[in-house]
Amino acid sequence: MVLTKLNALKAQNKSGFAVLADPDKIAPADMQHLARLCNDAGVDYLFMGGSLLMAHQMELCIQRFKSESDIPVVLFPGSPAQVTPYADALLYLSLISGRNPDLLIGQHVASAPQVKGSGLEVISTGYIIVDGGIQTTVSYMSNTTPIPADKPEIALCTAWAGELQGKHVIYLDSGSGARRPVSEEMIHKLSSNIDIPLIVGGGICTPDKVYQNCKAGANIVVVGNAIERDPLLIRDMAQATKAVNSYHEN
Ligand code: 1GP
Repeated sequence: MVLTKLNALKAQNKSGFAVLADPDKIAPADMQHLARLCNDAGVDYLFMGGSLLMAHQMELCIQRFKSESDIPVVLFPGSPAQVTPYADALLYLSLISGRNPDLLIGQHVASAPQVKGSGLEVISTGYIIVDGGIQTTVSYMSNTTPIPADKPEIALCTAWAGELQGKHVIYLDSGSGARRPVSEEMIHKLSSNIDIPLIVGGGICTPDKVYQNCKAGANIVVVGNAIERDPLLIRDMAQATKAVNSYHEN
C-alpha cells in the first residue's frame, strides 16, 4: 500500500522521489523508456496528472509504463476526469489553501461513485498551493489565491487544519513550472510540526534542490518539468533522496 510506505518514511524521517508525468506532454510511446529510467534510478513513485487533459491517453500511458515497471503509479488528478482504475493509488485532493468550494467538496461529491468503484487506494490529501513567483496553471485553473511564499505560519496552520480534518498526507506545491520552489524554511516548518507525511513539488530543477528539500523534511519530492526537459536528471535526483537518507542514518 502506498500510504503505508509514506507513513513509514515519515516515521523514519526519510525521503523518497516521485517523477510526475503529465499525460498532455508525454506520449504513450515514451512511457517504456521512462519506466526503464525510473527502474534504474530507484524512483519510488510515478505520479500521473496535469491541470488540463487534452490528450486522452492517460490510460495507455499507464499501461505502457506498467509493462516495464513495478513502480506504483499514483494519480495526481487535475480533475475527476483523470481518475482511472489503471493506476495503483489516487491522491484525493482537497485544495485547502483555497476557498473554492468546488475544489474543497463539490467535485468530490460529483465524482464519489466513480472513485468508490475504482478500486484505487484512496489517499486523502490536503493540497496546499504556495506562490511560486509566477501564475501557474494550477493557480489559474483553480481560481484560488496561493499562500504567500514568505508566510510559513499560514502554511502551517493550513496543514494543521488538514491534519485535524483527517487528511492522510499534505502536498505542498508551488505549481508546475514555478519560478520559485517552496522554501526549505516552509518545508521544515511543516515537516517538524505535523504528524502526517509531507509531499513537496513545483519548480524543482536540480538534484541539489531535491537534496535540500529532503533535508528540510520532505518525505516525497516530486519533479515534472525539469525531467521532461532532461530525463537523465532522474538518476541524480533519486540519488539525492537516498543520500539524505544515509545522512540521517549516520
Ligand atoms: C506540480 O509538484 C508538481 O504540481 C511538479 O512541478 O513540473 O515544476 O516539477 P514541476
